[in-house]
Amino acid sequence: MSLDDSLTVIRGACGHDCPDTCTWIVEARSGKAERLYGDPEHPFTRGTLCAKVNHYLDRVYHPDRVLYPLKRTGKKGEGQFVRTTWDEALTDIAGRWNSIIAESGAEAILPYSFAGNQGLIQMASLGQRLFGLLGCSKLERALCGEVAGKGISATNGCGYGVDPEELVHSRFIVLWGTNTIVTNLHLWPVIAEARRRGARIVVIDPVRTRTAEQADWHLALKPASDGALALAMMHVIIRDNLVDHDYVQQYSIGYEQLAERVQEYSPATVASITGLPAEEIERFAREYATTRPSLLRPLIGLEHHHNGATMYRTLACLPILTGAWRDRGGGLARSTGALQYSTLNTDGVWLPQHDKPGVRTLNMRDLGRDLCSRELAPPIRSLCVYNSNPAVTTPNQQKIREGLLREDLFTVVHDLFVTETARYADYVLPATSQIESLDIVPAWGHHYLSLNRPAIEPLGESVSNTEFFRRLAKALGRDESWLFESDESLLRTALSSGHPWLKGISYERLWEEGYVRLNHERDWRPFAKGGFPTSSGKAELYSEALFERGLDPLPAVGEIRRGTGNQLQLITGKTLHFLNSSYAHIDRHQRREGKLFVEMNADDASGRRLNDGQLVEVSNDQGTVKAVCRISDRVGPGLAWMPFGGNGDADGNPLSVNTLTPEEPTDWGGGSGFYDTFVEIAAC
Ligand SMILES: Nc1nc2c(c(=O)[nH]1)N[C@H]1C(S)=C(S)[C@@H](COP(=O)(O)OP(=O)(O)OC[C@H]3O[C@@H](n4cnc5c(=O)[nH]c(N)nc54)[C@H](O)[C@@H]3O)O[C@H]1N2
Ligand SMILES: Nc1nc2c(c(=O)[nH]1)N[C@H]1C(S)=C(S)[C@@H](COP(=O)(O)OP(=O)(O)OC[C@H]3O[C@@H](n4cnc5c(=O)[nH]c(N)nc54)[C@H](O)[C@@H]3O)O[C@H]1N2
Ligand SMILES: [Mo]
Repeated sequence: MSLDDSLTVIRGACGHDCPDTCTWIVEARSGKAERLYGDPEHPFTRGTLCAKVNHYLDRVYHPDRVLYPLKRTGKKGEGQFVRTTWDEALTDIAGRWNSIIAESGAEAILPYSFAGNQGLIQMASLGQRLFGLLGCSKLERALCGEVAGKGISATNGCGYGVDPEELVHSRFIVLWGTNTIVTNLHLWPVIAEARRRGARIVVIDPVRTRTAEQADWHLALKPASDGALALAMMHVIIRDNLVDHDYVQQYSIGYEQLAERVQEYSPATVASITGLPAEEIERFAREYATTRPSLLRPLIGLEHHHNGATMYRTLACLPILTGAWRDRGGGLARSTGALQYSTLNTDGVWLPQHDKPGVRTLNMRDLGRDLCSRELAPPIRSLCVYNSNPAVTTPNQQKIREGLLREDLFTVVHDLFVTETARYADYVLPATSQIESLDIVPAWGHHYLSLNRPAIEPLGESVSNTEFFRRLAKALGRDESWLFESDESLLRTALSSGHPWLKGISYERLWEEGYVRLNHERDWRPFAKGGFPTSSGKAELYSEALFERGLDPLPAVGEIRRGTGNQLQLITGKTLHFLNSSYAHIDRHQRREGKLFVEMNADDASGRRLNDGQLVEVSNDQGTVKAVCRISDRVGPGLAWMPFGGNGDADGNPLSVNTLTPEEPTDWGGGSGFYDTFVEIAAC
């Protein structure tokens, strides 16, 4: 890095929680970044950034950025702080934690983090080591990805799937509960190319999203009824003998039981569950089974329902029946995250062997309940939040805020901004942005590993997550050398797995080239010849493992939740200008998203005597959020849609849509049924 006035050009990679992991180029002069733009050479992200990261430097240099340690002066939640020093803050934090550990045990401290920075070491490395060694409560991080991964793994043994770049070879692409154009922008050109080559694009989504508008076929089914749709498809596939019997026989178990199970799910029966005409289900099933290669692309939408895991488990049976996995571009493509991580030496980065054994695990979904619990022993006495903003993103927000208000809770937040969560903190500590820290970013939407090089020095007194944990370890008086490992050394450790896909991918090469595609042949078909890593070694249409856990061993509909009386089902989805709750406090992005609104269709609005543009109350037994009514045919009867991510309602109250969502766990996988929220909507 140069501090003279010559221009430096540094390659980096976005660390946001998004499948795309774009690579970018930063131009800096005199220690200041002047331009940040997409790297045109990256084969997947191709020089295009999204509506958020196009303005990343506004985020880096935002006047509200926290640049110095802050100590609370006002009441919790007021957001009143004074500047303090790192030394003072760390001494106080270490002192308090040491007392808590002595009095209640380290489990009384809950480190709370998610994927706010999804770089390899900034997401999880020295923090895992330090908190593991101390024996702090562990966190089950299952708000995103886990339910889908576990559901699909129940059938396939793992969540691996088709390399997203291979989708150009598909001829029937089903975007199943994913709004690609908004959330996974860089996959769209691949899909467009497949379409140019003759592919049909189908979207399955209760909402007519932007992606649905661009599709060839939109099946607007009722929420959470996807398992039923998949069972009806299997019914048709078996009834009409569209099964790849050779594939099924060689590479799966449980076909007979499955065939019996799907008998009761005729399209006519399933029509009433899904709200789709029987004829449309028939046609869809036949086209799916007879067009090759056919590909299913589910992302996150399904997992935010109570029956989430069951739905993914059921969906995963479809490409087994049709043998779609044999084809190039056929099968199922979800997150590439697990696959990328399986190539890395993660144990070397996390060092789980030093973890204190027998420590409890709390689920991130239950934060509000756990903070307010009178039974939890020991109670949570301190929270250390980084890479996450639970006061906005986690269900039952009012409960979380009630917990964060506890006078006897000592809260430390490490972030770039005084987030809604940080407003309740005792200390807010400044975090670096992505252009100020070093990392490797494994993508969950493609097969490139990217190196993010810092382009400028940390602003103010901000520190990266890894440096934050080194400082904490020192303040706590620890002297284990592995708590102080350097970023570069951690990254070299990660690359030292010896995995064949990392062959030829060294730290030096990443430094030089910026990104490298995992080292496997282009035409990689994970299950073309079986090889499912289940206990039977085959795809499990019938799963003994599920049965042993007391779960349905066969693909199923699962329990579909519906509201009562006059309630509408509320889906709270991702938006173009926010990245979960990030960017929501930046004027430009807030203006683009506008006031919080709720969409419902004309019949539901007229039944409630509501007009377009009117301020309404959206409420349930957890709370009330004010929103502008939008009458829209994007949603069908009984359904409402609100944008997730903003941190204020339409009346200026600091309430997010997660005021209304319950902690309700998913069937399995540890997630949250965010979208099984039922609300009344009435004029204010
Ligand atoms: N611009 C932007 N991009 C993002 C994010 C962001 O906040 N903003 N967030 C990032 C993150 S963390 C993630 S996990 C990904 C998520 O990426 P996606 O999975 O694409 O995004 P979601 O909007 O969560 O949900 C996808 C769709 O599922 C639909 N859906 C809801 N319930 C059902 C159902 O029961 N059945 C079916 N078939 N569909 C259903 C919703 O209407 C929605 O259109 O996006 C990432 N990218
Ligand atoms: N109602 C509803 N709720 C949802 C969802 C939904 O669709 N609807 N989606 C869910 C999903 S899929 C997800 S993934 C979660 C996301 O939930 P969160 O992970 O809480 O997402 P963010 O709000 O983006 O919070 C990330 C925070 O990390 C901070 N951060 C970024 N980089 C760094 C860094 O390097 N160091 C530190 N210390 N901090 C950093 C950011 O400034 C930001 O405040 O939300 C879930 N909640
Ligand atoms: Mo997510």
